[in-house]
Amino acid sequence: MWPGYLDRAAQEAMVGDLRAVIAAAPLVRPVTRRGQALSVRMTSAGEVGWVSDRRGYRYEDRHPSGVAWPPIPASVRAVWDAVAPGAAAPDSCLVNWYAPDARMGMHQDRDEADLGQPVVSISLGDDARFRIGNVERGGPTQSVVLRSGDVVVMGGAARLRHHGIDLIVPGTGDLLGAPGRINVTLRVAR
Ligand SMILES: O=C(O)CCC(=O)C(=O)O
Ligand SMILES: [Mn+2]
Repeated sequence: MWPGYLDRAAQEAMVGDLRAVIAAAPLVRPVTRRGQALSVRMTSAGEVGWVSDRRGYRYEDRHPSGVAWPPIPASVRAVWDAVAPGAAAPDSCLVNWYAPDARMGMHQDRDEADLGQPVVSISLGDDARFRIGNVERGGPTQSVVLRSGDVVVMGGAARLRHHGIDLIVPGTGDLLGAPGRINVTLRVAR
């Protein structure tokens, strides 16, 4: 956990880079195999991007529109290099957009080929309540507030812990010019 890793100027620059990613590969609202829409809107940068639709969830070479995913912004990649030295190069950068009423249920990140590689997560915009559980389902959980500029590394024994976002606290950050939160996760997917 790297609280306040990015200063305000670095956060603003990264948001600009992410807006360019979203312009090239628009946010989509994924649905589950059963057709249930997630509340988070998503897109990706990098060689592969995470998608979920009626065919299930997986990493894909292209955005659902058919365009290639844009490259991972250098500002985002620099965070990986600093907090995950020695890890392989990330090939996927998932961009999650949370409107104030969005949340993400408890889950594990286990769609990546090598679970020995970490996941690096960056928070921008409004505060979020992040819940961390255990590798096994159930049991006690801890809750932490993630603020704009915070970086979390999920690696080693923590790589497979369940986690989720309980809620966004609108109005706690003015970075995005509107209520809401962006979360970026870097991964080695393949
Ligand atoms: O928004 C967050 O902080 C967590 C996102 C997450 O767990 C994911 O994209 O897999
Ligand atoms: Mn996750």
